[in-house]
Amino acid sequence: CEKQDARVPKQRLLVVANRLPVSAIRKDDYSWGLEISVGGLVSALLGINEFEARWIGWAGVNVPDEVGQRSLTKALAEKRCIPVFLDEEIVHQYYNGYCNNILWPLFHYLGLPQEDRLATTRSFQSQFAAYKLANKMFADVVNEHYREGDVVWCHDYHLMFLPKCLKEYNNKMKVGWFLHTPFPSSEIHRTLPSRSELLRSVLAADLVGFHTYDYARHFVSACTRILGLEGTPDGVEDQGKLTRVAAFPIGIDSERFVQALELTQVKAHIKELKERFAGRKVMLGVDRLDMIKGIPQKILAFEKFLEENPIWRDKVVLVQIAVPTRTDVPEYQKLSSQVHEIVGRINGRFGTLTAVPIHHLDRSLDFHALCALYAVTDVALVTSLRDGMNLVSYEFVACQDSKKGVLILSEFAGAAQSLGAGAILVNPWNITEVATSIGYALTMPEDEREKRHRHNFTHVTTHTSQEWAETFVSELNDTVVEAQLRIRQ
Ligand code: ADQ
Repeated sequence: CEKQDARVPKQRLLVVANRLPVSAIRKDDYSWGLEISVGGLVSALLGINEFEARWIGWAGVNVPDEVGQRSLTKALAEKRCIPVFLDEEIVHQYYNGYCNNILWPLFHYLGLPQEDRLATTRSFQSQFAAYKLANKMFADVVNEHYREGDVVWCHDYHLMFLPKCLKEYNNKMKVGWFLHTPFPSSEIHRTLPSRSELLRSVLAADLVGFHTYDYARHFVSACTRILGLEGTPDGVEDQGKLTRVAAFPIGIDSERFVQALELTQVKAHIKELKERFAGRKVMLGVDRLDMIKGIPQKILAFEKFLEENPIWRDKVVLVQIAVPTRTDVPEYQKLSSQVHEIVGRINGRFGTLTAVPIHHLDRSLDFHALCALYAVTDVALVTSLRDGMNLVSYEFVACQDSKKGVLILSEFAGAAQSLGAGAILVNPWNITEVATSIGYALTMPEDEREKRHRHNFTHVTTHTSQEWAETFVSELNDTVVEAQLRIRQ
């Protein structure tokens, strides 16, 4: 049987995302150093064996010279990665501008930028033009590497224009598009000046996927209300062409986390942390430092809890790990100062000579340190104001099988729909409710913790990232076959 499998070539999967799963750094001798950047999408797709996957994306570095481009292309080929070269101006207008300053906040219900109206309109137009141009450059690279029978999977809000560009090149290409953020209510989406053009471009795909049923429903509503198209139980129909729209909730590679806890170095780390926090309950937040993650709201709720529960002041510690991202954007700089200011105030107010209530780290942790921290945590606090899914909540659950800690989870994270029955759900804007939930979580009886954890652990270990990727791609294959059959009938 194995021999037979070896002879059947695997289907090729072209994964197209803004960033490649590796970052390139040019060394002094002009050779390239490649560093794997492990994130949700990367670990999800690295685990799939059913397809022969190749990545297409930006390597995160400006390479203006042709010699450099050739040598980077060669170095990346060994990692099955294909670069799209974007110059600095395009990156500024497309990535920093349209993607991160317009689509990201809008899709998380933070609205469009509020600067002077005219200036916004002007910059909006040039940023949208750069967005389309960048998407076209991605399409050129995909088209160059595409072979008949390949599946093309486009990812996220950076590439909403890509399905249309690809189908214009080759209408037979199997194209799927998946959004990692929420898709907002149609009333939010309709404020976007380029609302219709983006929807139509996405609809060129054969299959459109979201983390939750709600996001899928919002997308279909936007197509019916803004474009006047017909929504069906399967998706959106336009002049006889059906674009299938469905929910595909992402998961994590839970085995990787469970196995890491057995490693000697992780065990040693766990022991160290237990000694360090002996006599205190550990609460944990792990986030990118982004306004959508609700970090100030989380810390203010913790302050309120300490204020109202003096007996807990020397018995609990909040460890908040916040990796800085998009550090050149003024709003993110403002958020960083705001968080530092609140943490400083609370530590000054409730700290002692020997201990502070909040340990705030402005950096990323390596995988093993992160697993150890998840494992020693009593209560995890995920207070996103909006979040497509939130993988941190899944990772925490995967590392808690011996401790059975409690997850406090924002009802505005996609994960609330899968882990809601096991977690304590909160409205992160309601500081009083979050503070009360902290007290409840810290004193929860063991049998209730066990019951809640069991629900979440079963979900996290059975709905994995590999299963997510394989389901999406096989659904895409089926969708295309069904569409061909419909045409023949
Ligand atoms: P993100 O907003 O980046 O992703 P999230 O789902 O929480 O958010 O996952 C981020 C990953 O980065 C996790 O694997 C986590 O371990 C890691 N990480 C975060 N902070 C870290 C730190 N301080 N140190 C080390 N590692 C850290 C987007 C969407 C999400 C969606 C994912 C996947 O915004 O809603 O769940 O894509 O679709």
